[in-house]
Amino acid sequence: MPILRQEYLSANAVTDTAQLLAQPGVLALVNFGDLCEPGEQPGIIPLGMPSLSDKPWEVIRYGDSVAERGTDEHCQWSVIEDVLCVATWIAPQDCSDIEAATEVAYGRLFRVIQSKGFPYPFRIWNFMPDINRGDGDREEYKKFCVGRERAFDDYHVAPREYPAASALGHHAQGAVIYLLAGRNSGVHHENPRQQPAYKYPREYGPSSPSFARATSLALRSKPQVFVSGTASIIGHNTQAVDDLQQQLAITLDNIQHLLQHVEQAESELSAVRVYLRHPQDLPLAQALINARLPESVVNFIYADICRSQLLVEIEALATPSSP
Ligand code: 3EB
Repeated sequence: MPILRQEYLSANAVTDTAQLLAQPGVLALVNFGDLCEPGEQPGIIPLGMPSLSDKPWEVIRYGDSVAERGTDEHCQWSVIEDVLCVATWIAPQDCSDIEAATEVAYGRLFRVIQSKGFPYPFRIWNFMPDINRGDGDREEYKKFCVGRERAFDDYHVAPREYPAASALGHHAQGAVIYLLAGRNSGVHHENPRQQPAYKYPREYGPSSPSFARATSLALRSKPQVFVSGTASIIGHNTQAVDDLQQQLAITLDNIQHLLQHVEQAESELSAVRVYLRHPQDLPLAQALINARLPESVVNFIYADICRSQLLVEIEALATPSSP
C-alpha cells in the first residue's frame, strides 16, 4: 500500500490548481489563507488561517491514480484508491450556534464517509472563528466540543474509536471540518504523559474533547502515525503559561514521548504545522524549531489555540524513514 504525504508548497509553486488536482496521486490541496469557504472545485480546502512562512498550500498525495471527486450533502470529497478526503464548511451565520452547527456538519461527514464505503476517519481537522470567545461553559470551543461529542454519539463512535485531530481558531468567517478516512480502522493511541482528552475533568467543559493523541495506519508494512495537535499540557494541566520557549519545549517533548510510546521514535516528521497565537512569536519559534527540523517540512500558521493560555500547538505526520 502507498504512503500518504502532506507537502507544503509556496505560492509560486501553485499557479494552476486545476492542473495540480488533475495530476496522478494528488488527493487534495489545503489552502492557508484568509478565506474559510468551499473552494471553486472539490479538492481545494481553504482553512481561513494564513501561513506565516509563505507556504500557502499543502498538497495531500496518495497512491498514483488520478483522484475521483464530487459533492454530496454539502461535503466536497476526493478519493484515491483506499483513502477518502472529505471537507465541509459551516457558513458564517451558522457559527452563531457552533454547538448545533458542529453536530450537523459532523452528521454530513459521517453520512458521506459511510455511504462511500470509508467509514473509518483516521485524521480530522477542525477550524472555527472566535474559538476562545465566551466565558466558562459558554466558550465557543467548549460548545464545539459538545456538538462534536453528540455527533460521535449519534453515529455510535465510542471514545476509544476517536481518531487523531486538531481543533483551532482562526480570524476568518465560517468554519471548516475536514478529514481523511479509510475502509478499515486505524489504531488510536494515547500519550502516557497526558490524560486522554476524552477523560479530561469537568472543569474543561461539559463535553470532553473527542480525539486520540495519534492514529496510526499501516499504509505500508510499517505504520504512519498521524500526530494530533499537541500542546504544553501534562496530565490535563496547562504548563508554562506566558512562556513560549517553555511551551514549545514541553510540546516537542510530548510528541517525542508519544512517538516513543508507539515505537516510532526513529520516524521522520513531516507536515509539521506550528500554530502560533501571536505572529510576533514567529522569530523565536522559528529559531527553536529550525534547530530541530528541516525548514521544508514545517509551516508556521497564525491560529488561536483552544485553551486561551496556550501560545502554541504542533501537529505532525511521522513516517518510517527506512523503506
Ligand atoms: C489538548 O491537548 C490541546 O479538540 O480536537 C489538541 C488537539 C487540542 C485536538 C481537539 C484539541 C483538539 O487538549 C488541544
